[in-house]
Amino acid sequence: MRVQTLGQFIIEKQNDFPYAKGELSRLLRDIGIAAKIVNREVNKAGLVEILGETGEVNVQGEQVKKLDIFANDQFIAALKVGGEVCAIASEENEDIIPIDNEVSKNAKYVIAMDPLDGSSNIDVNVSVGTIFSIYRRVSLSGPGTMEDFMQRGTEQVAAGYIIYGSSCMLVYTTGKGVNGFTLDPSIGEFCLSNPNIKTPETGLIYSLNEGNHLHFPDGVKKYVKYCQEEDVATNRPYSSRYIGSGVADIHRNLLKGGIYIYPTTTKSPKGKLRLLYECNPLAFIIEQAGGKATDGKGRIMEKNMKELHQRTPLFIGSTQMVEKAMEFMLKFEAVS
Ligand code: AHM
Ligand code: MG
Repeated sequence: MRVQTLGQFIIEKQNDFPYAKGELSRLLRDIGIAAKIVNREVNKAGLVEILGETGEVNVQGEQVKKLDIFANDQFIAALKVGGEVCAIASEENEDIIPIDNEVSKNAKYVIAMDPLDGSSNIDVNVSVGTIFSIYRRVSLSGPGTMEDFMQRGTEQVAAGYIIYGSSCMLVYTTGKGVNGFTLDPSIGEFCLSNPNIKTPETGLIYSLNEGNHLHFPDGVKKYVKYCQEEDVATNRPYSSRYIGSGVADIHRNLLKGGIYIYPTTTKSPKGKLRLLYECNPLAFIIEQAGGKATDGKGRIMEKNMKELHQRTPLFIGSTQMVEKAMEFMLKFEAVS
């Protein structure tokens, strides 16, 4: 069987890109290189003094781990020298990072990323991930500006994630389906392993943090109860699976069928996950695979961006399951 590397695949598919083909190809290739470097560090995380907290808190008020910073630095460095983006937004940086250097002066894209999602799992050898979302700039020239990031998810030109798991995978879309690549460590290349991924219409897995049950909206409480009921015709009860690493949970559900929910809670009344660099890119991938992503009421990718680190509830996965959860949300909205 012919092995197709990520680099070969990107070049072969670049005619599908509507705009600035060479630049987008190079940008995706740069992301692949940074991913390999981060993967190398994640892999040896138990061996070197890289584990543990730095003692700092990030803009979200959360503890920052050393690997979060490492991943952030690696991606920023790769993107800055690549010259294809004029600004970067990251979960780890309060403000956007405009890029003002010679190689980036004609850059046509901006990128938003969560360099290491699920970072509470790093210390315990559980999968973590990187999520990225690419937009065409709307500002005219010079370093990118905030308005370049205030675009709806429907404007994304590409999005993807890297999962640092039992193997390292890169999954991405440019709006023409979803393809997955697995890193072959013996040759140091991402190789096409999951072409044209389609998610099942329905599944048998529900994923959410049930520890927050008391704080869920009534619609979510009732939907969880529905998932747990006995019903032969619909194969219920479903299985509960929650890793606490969004990329890993959503990747599993993408392949097997299932629903992932991070609703509003009384503790996080706007939801926990961030629209720009977590929900929109994941929504783009899931929709391209035939699934659905909403905030419980409307489509994630049609939400207006108001601020860089904006949060939103997320209901994402197999279409029939997301629609069923939304029925419960609608029905019990008045009392939640
Ligand atoms: P992070 O970006 O700070 O890692 O937070 C995002 C993560 C998701 O990966 C995961 O699904 C969720 O937060 C877990 O949150 P909780 O521990 O509240 O269940
Ligand atoms: Mg995150």
